[in-house]
Amino acid sequence: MLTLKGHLFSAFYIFSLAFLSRASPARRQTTTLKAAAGSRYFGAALAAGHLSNASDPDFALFAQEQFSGATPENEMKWDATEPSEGVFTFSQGDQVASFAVSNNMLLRGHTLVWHSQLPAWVSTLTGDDLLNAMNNHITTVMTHFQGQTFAWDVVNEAFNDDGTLGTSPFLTQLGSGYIETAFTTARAADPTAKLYINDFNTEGINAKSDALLETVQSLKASNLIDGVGFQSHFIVGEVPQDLQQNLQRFADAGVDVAITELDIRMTVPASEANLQQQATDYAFVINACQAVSRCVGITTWGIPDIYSWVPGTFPGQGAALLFDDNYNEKPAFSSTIDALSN
Ligand code: 9MR
Repeated sequence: MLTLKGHLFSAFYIFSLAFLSRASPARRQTTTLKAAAGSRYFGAALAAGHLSNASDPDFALFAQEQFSGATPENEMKWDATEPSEGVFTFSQGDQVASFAVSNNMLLRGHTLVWHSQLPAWVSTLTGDDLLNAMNNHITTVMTHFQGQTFAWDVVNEAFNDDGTLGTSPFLTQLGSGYIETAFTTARAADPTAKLYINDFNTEGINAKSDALLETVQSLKASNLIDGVGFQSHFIVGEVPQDLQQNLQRFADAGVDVAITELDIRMTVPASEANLQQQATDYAFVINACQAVSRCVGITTWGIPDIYSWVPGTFPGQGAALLFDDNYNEKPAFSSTIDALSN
């Protein structure tokens, strides 16, 4: 039987818990993603605007506490770094870079040559003018961040789902050789950086990943590539079951592989069943990476659901990350910790 003292203690305990959970998000796990990940990094996309947002100190706090890797969500893209020809602006990229470096996070540079988030002036250039602009962009940006970025997504999203090369000013003006040219320039610009090609819908074995693999093998033969990024923007319940097998065939080509932009979206508001399925799916992705010795790390494309790109692009979809809108750990957080700890 409980004594009065016992009752008072329980009441105080319950009151404190209620107070604490209002004051800061519930923390159920005693370990962190980065600690559980061990020798691999566990990263997140970081936006400069969130890191410096004084009304949401949790963003920087969770980034520091939970993650050992960082990718600037937008700040090192072409439109952010060279908005007009030859005029470079690094302040936002610097902000993410210095946060990452001062918190001992491995920083992935993202991204140099991509048809999206490309300022309009680039698309007006033809022939050698575009070639020179591309090479100058790669060299200037990589030189600026040298020593901070351990890796770079040199070329992003170059392929269509059928394995052909996607439309871009680079393909139109420079031909399919633009990829090799970009990697050659990147290798010379920062010989210390790991050079990656990064894409989506290449996580399973299909026409697109077959084409990517061929390109990777050809770049590797000239020692121009070090890694392949698999973005991994998945739909709950639809993670490719041959993910591990696919990662392994790229690793067998002699390059590192990484999960670079992981999120697993669902219809919102999220049902309990979908949150449980998401937990299973996250664990599946973690296990696939861990089963491949050359899988060097995993990055989620954000921290709390509230800032995710998903609802803006897929209306009615969301809840794709490990923390909910209020930084509470979701079932997928626990399953990720468990999978990382195995
Ligand atoms: O998360 C990024 C979002 O804030 C931008 O508006 C968007 C613009 O294209 O890019 C998002 O990040 C993308 C990444 O750079 C490349 N792979 C797909 C990501 C989600 O769209």
